[in-house]
Amino acid sequence: MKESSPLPPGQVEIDDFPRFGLATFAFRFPAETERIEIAVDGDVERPMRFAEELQTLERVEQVSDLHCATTWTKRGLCWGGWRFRDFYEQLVVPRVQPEADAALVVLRGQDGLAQSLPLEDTLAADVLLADRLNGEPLGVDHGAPIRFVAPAHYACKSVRHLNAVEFWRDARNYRFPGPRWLMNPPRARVMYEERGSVFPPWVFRTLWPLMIPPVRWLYAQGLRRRQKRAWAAAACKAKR
Ligand SMILES: Nc1nc2c(c(=O)[nH]1)N[C@H]1C(S)=C(S)[C@@H](COP(=O)(O)O)O[C@H]1N2
Ligand SMILES: [Mo]
Repeated sequence: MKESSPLPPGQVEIDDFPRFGLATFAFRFPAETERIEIAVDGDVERPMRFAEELQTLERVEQVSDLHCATTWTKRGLCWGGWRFRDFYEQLVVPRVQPEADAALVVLRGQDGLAQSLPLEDTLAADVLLADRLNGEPLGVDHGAPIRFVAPAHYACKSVRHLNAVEFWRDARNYRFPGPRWLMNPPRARVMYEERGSVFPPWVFRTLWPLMIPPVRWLYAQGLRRRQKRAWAAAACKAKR
């Protein structure tokens, strides 16, 4: 089912949906792909880990588009999971008790990616913690066991393999693991074409599409290498 709304400025629709992302993370995979656990920390009263507690939140399904800053858009993805807002209001606030002015959210993936967003952006109704995609459990290619999804922001903010969320008062507690100008605008809002910092959007619009084929290739190599290792491990087990 295709959405009929126009694409955001500078985006091009793709039909396939391969694993993609920051080149640095192409060969990194989560250690845990089944069990969901999210550690919450930062300027908070009581750091905590949440696992089964997530099941107490209302489950939601949502169809939304994923826009990568390199200009590709995958439309009509059906995510299943929980609203980040419910997670924050019903679990984090009462139990972890962040400081009232802890308004910077840091999201970490098991592969080492860290991203940040203003708290206000994460509380939008379409921001999810997703463990399902198109009616199936989230695969390792798209973020197993759970992924942050923020459709109004470029996909770099939609951290796969999410395992930690931090609430900080001060942006100095957050460091992007990579060159700052690269893919780390503070909000990366699709509507305002905040594709990157330092340079104007047209620079990224022009140069980044060149990155799509090599990054796709790297990410496919990453999956292939992981698959080979899994086969080797299975064969080794069978011999014993
Ligand atoms: N953990 C993690 N999450 C990530 C990335 C990454 O490298 N590591 N890349 C981001 C970028 S830049 C994009 S475009 C999307 C791609 O999502 P997909 O792999 O589901 O297509 O994941 C985002 N989330
Ligand atoms: Mo991206």
